[in-house]
Amino acid sequence: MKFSIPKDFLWGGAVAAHQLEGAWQEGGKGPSIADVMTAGANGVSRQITKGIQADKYYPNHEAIDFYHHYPEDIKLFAEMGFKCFRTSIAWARIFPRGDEAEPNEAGLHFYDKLFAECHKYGIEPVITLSHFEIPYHLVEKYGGWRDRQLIDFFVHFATVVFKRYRHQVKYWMTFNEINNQTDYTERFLMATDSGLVLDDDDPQREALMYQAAHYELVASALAVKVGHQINPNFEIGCMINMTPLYPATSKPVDIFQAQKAMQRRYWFADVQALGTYPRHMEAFLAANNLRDDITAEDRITLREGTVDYIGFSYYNSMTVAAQKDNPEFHFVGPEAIQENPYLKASDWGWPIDPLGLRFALNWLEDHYHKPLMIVENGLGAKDEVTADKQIHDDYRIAYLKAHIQAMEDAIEKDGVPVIGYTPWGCIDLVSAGTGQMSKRYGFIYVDRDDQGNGTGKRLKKDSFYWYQKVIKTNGQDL
Ligand code: P53
Repeated sequence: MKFSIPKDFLWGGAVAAHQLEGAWQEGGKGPSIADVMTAGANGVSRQITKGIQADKYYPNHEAIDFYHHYPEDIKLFAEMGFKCFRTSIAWARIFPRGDEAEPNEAGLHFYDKLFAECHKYGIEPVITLSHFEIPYHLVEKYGGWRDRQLIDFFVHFATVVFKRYRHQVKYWMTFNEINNQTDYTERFLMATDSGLVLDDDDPQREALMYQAAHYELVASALAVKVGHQINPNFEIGCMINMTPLYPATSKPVDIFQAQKAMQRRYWFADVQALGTYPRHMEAFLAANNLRDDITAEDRITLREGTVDYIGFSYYNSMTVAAQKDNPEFHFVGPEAIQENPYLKASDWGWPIDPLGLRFALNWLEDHYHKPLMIVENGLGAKDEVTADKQIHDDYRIAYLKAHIQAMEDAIEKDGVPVIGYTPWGCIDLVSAGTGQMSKRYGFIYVDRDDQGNGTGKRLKKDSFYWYQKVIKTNGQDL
């Protein structure tokens, strides 16, 4: 057996509809949760406002106006040699309120055109169904995923787009970073994952999170089942954020804490890949009276709707230490997170750890034995445009080079089956966490600032030519 990068490896890039499309009210689109999020900054959280307020700035409303620029942008992706392009379908373009019976034809038509444009260059679309963009009406009327009816609305949406694009799209993912909400103390993560907009000290927040997550997992499994009926060749994955949790020391209690922290963060993938809740979670949920609404039928659905592959994002590792010699916990809060003295961090404080990606790939292979797709990875950094319109982003090249090398080591030396790599924000876009434009990930620079000023013009960075060479040599020349 030869362990090397497959010839048909899916090199590409990743984005999400709400972070680049803009045109938030065009083509009949309704507002989504992303449309009520203001701009934050490094260390300043985004606010989630009640409805849209006239005196506030919402960076996703216009974003980089991909809605009107997509032919030009996809042409640039093709020039880099992309084999695939990961984006999401904005749910509120297809169902502006989320609970309608009939879809919005203008929204469907936009993605017909977008996918046709991709295929013109032999680029395979890789589509996330729900990427932090639940229709806002579902948040207001039903309180987001706390309501079981959301399962029906989501499955209806999935069915409509699976049918419409059954010959245009082969690779799908259900919920983006479904496990972010594991940290239920973060308002932002609860809102983006589950449309749960709660007060900081809501005593129900942990219970709401586990119940909402359960409904999402059932909806995900139903979507997998329906998708395979519509086209048996569909490859439908889950999508988790993979942040390996390292023990701070070799003290047994720290090691055990790190193990518990991993359990608390990755059980979502156990359910989606293996079809059942792991026993440690059943024990935890029972002991804490959480997730009380689970039916026998739900359990069958979960078993029948397991995913074909594991999609995951990897940006960094984290390091944890036991609190007061007590590793039992609900969730690892900031007090347990330690700085890792062996790692440098990005300007936004995210540790940089390429070997952590190889660790993550090995860990996921050990647990699930399914094909893996790295659907996000990258460095958010400030870029400077020189007088002659160049962007010398050697820091971004260094980050990506080290991570691709770690991925290749995992494939070649550890035998891990990786089918694709789509670095995040292949064109500069609005940061999910901060709402900034200045936290840039792209190979393509977009002239737009944190207040929404700029021409919107696209420029190729040095990393554009570097990634072009990586794809051309199938990862041999880094
Ligand atoms: P930004 C939290 C933790 C890890 C990844 O993030 C996260 C988040 C939410 O911010 O988001 C993923 O833009 C997500 C993308 C996001 C990207 O990582 O905060 O799937 O939508 O843009 C990078 O720097």
